[in-house]
Amino acid sequence: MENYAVYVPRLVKKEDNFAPGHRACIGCGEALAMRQAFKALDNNVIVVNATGCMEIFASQFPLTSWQLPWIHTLFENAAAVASGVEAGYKAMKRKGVPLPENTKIVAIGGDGATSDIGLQAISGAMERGHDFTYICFDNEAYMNTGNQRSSATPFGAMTTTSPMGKKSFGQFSWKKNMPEIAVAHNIPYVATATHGYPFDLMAKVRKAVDTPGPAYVHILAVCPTGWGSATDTVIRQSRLAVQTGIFPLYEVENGVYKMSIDLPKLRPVTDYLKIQRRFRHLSDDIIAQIQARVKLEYQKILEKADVTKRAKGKSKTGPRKAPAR
Ligand SMILES: Cc1ncc(C[n+]2csc(CCOP(=O)(O)OP(=O)(O)O)c2C)c(N)n1
Ligand code: SF4
Ligand SMILES: [Mg+2]
Repeated sequence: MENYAVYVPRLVKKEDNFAPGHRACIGCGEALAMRQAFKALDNNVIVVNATGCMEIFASQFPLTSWQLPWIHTLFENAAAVASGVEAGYKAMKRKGVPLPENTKIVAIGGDGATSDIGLQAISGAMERGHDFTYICFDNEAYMNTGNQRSSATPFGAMTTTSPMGKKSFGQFSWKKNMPEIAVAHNIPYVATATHGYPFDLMAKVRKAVDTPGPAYVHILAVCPTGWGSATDTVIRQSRLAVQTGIFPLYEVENGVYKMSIDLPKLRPVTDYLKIQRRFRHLSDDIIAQIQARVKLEYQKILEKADVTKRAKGKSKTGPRKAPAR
């Protein structure tokens, strides 16, 4: 993997910006991913947190896991609040208010907050070119309210609102491709990550936050409670998502795609599906559809990575750089 060691030294700092002692379920991948993400950052960060599991389990009054300035927002407006914080910080700086230099704004939300209800605010903030990072912690359903389907729930997965039975085989639509939606905004940095590859995750979060302008990191976070999987397989599930091609790890820097891990051969999707109760009811036919789709989508990213590698330096128009604000 290129640039792997540039952003995060192998010896990760001991201090946590997101401290233990919170109330996440045992084995929660979201809590683990959040700890990794904020370990990669210094303490010059303001966190804007949409409602969801991560906000509920880490901020029960009068306690908090956050060792950073932190704002809880509504479900739908984390990116709008982050835009306001960034604009306010810059305005106060211009007026000579003595604020710390180099403050970073990081908005975080679950897949429901990101792919569904907060999408408009995220799109607006990206389009306006705010200097902030948005991190989606994707556990593939509305988990905090009891596992309802979102547009990021994978095809076939059973949730309380995409049940399996005579008239339903689980989630009926294919997972919304949020990283590609972010790429379509022509922002300087987009990446995917998961907690089973912690150094990769930390490097990407660091890079996103250090990038001027909008950056987006999409993190797959295993939810053993909602997915019906064993808590001691959370890391394995995260890695299998990558190794089967279900959740490819890649970066898009100024429009240039780069695969983070070069897999000579993908493992069959059943390796991942069979250890989660949410997929246990799937017929061979549905599994074959999932396998075909994964292969197709993986190939598309490989091609983009290859094409942009070859085209690098030749484009005259290129993607937009973050505007000076
Ligand atoms: C406008 C609005 N609708 C519904 C809710 C109830 N609600 C709070 S958290 C949540 C689920 C969050 O799902 P997601 O963003 O995926 O985060 P997760 O809990 O899965 O980490 C819902 C539906 C709300 N707070 N506000
Ligand atoms: S429901 Fe899932 S995401 Fe939420 S705290 Fe429990 S394990 Fe974590
Ligand atoms: Mg969720």
